[in-house]
Amino acid sequence: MENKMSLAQQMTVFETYLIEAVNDYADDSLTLKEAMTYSLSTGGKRFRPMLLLAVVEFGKGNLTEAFPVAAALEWIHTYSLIHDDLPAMDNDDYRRGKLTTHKKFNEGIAILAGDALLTAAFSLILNQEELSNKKRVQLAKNLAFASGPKGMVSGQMNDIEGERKTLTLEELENIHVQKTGALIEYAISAGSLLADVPVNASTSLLNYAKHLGLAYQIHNDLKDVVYSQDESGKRAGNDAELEKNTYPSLLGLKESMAQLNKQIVAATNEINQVKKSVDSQLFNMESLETLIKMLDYVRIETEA
Ligand code: GRG
Repeated sequence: MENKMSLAQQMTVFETYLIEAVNDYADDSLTLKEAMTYSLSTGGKRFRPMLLLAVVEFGKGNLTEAFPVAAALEWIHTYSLIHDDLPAMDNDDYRRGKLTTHKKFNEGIAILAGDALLTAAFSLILNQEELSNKKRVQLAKNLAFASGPKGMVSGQMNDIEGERKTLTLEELENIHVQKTGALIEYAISAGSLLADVPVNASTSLLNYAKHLGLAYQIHNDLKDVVYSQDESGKRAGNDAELEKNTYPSLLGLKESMAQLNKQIVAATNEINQVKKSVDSQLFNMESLETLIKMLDYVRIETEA
């Protein structure tokens, strides 16, 4: 099925869906709903939903049917940020330039808002009757894997255990593959699954996601060193304060930049591979340009 709106227009519709869907999963009377909605409304980039929807668009799938899956993914991402900001973890007062959930409400409410977004995410996928049972189960199973103790939670655990120790580059990379990469990979694989993208193209798209995931984290580490609080929306220099292992702390600024650029080139090559492997009449080739464009987010311009 062809989608008539551009992806940018669809993202505006999605933004409303993302917040309003909370109404079906939380009681009106509770501060919990307010905290869930607040956490979702502080202005994230919606990077993961956009990746997922771009792949659905590429495969000429139904974007509206993909909204619940994209929202579930963003709910899980949001839960992870709420918990990551808590005093027991990164202890941040600001995210996206706004008060973190525990600062706006309190720690108990923030923990519960995270728990609620995490659990409701699975209901949101499993309740979508317009998707086949097989797809719903696969999408929920894959999301549980990506966000759970062999994915994002494991990455966060290894990150915490790595504080104040010096890790090897391989150990650091493994942390990020799980902590940041797993949800980015899920975004791409879920999009492929929803739109029935053939295996040769979906394999290259997944490779793109792997490179993008690493680039995303290197960019994030560099941002903490290079940008001010105003530019990053949260406290700059926090990683160094917590003695975290980061790309700049292990490799230095110049080599980290080189690694970042290497990942961006590799990701672009994977998309070029997709272009060669499909019949351009059957796919929305413009969506591949969107995926290339999304790499701009992780670029850091250097003064030549
Ligand atoms: C607490 C279980 C648990 C996990 C936390 C993702 C994560 C794991 C912590 C966030 C720490 C962090 C800064 C990771 C680096 C990359 C990253 C995920 C950045 C934030 O995501 P963006 O850039 O944020 O998509 P927005 O604000 O746009 O949603």
